[in-house]
Amino acid sequence: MFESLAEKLEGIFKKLKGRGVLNEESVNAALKEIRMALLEADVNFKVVKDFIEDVRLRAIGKEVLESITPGQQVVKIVHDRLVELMGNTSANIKFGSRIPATIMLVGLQGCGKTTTAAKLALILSREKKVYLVSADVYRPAAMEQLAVLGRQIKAGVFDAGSLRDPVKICVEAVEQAKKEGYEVVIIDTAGRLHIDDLLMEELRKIKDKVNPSEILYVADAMTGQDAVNVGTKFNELIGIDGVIMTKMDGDARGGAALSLKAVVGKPLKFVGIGEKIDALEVFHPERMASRILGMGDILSLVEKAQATIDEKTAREMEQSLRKGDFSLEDFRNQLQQVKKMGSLKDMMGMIPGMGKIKALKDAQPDDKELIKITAMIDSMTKKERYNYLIIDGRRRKRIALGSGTMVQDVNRLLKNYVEIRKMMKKINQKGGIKSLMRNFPF
Ligand SMILES: Nc1nc2c(ncn2[C@@H]2O[C@H](COP(=O)(O)OP(=O)(O)OP(=O)(O)O)[C@@H](O)[C@H]2O)c(=O)[nH]1
Ligand SMILES: [Mg+2]
Repeated sequence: MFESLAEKLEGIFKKLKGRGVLNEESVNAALKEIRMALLEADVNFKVVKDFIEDVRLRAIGKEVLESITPGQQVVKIVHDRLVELMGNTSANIKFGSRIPATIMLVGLQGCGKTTTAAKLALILSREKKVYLVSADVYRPAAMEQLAVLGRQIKAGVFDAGSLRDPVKICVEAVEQAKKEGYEVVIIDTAGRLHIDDLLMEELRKIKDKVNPSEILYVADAMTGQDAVNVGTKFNELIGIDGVIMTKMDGDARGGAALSLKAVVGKPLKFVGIGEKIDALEVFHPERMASRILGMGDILSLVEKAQATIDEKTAREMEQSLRKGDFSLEDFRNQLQQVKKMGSLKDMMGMIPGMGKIKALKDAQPDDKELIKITAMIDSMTKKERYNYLIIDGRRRKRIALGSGTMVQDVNRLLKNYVEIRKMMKKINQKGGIKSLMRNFPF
């Protein structure tokens, strides 16, 4: 699911982030590719159109294009828009005030209603006493299927006995549940190959009699945009409160999950990710968007960097670099910017894959080291900060004394500073502070 879309987006963003400067043209070219990728992932045509227009409006603004990290800003805009598209926050089940609360599952044949009823019961039974009811009087063994699943998870299951009317079964089941102190009743209904009047009539009757706290439409991800169209119909004809999308573990392209909220207007609440009874998850738009964009926590990192690296300092540094000198004063300022973003270790941990590389972990200067370096630079005179060449043995001794460090520390600092200065000169030749910021710390 979403693998192919994620792969394509990754390629598009890589190109975007690799460019030093962005202009309208390059953003438009990237948007064209994103549009294709979404359409190929089977996202609804109209949804794609609105999505792209919206991202364009937000991305072509002056603040974005002239920011230190325009490429990353665009990625962030796409991410935020994806989260919005899927409904922002995860939507919970409404239980209402009546006890027992009733949840009714509806959907076409084979979409996974019965399996999902049991999966949902398992999740809800952590906090509530759950009762399962099958209103499927048509398919042979349908009731037995639910009873077997119910026993497996130790949920109560209504025994319909000789009752053959789905509406009566539901009404009696709720009565029984009330008597036995159940808090939630999950009603599994019959499926049909297509939406037909008979099925809708039956579901409407159950709805009228039982007055469910929640009607959830169960959609099979494998059926793509059909799942969205059928959802629209169910919503028009009986009204739904949310969607559970099953078979997200399959090789469906995922477009249906992205289109649902925008087209049907109801949130995706859970996703089925396997045949096993525990393979149901609460749907989190934020996590799903990050998964689609394949970037772990990298976005919070971008946000953090943007909030703390103030542009003025960056520009001042750029100017001093242009002039060809990177003083110890600049060095200290830059370290302070890094410090503002939190510990280096934390930063590294947020970058997917980085935390695992041992060599990198060892190479990180820790926070103590940063404090020491700052103290040493603070102990220097202004003249020294702007011309490190005058810092001889006597001066080194004085700086160490003033900062509570050892002469060796001062030696090491100056050695590192000379190295960094060399590196900065090289970077300056290649495109200035912007390219440095893009490579550091992510
Ligand atoms: N891989 C996978 N299979 C699922 C998932 N949910 C359901 N299934 C499978 O889909 C098939 C149909 O599931 P059911 O729960 O019987 O579907 P239903 O909607 O109750 O079907 P009818 O009662 O005939 O309308 C079963 O083989 C389930 O194991 C899922 O999230 N992932
Ligand atoms: Mg069933």
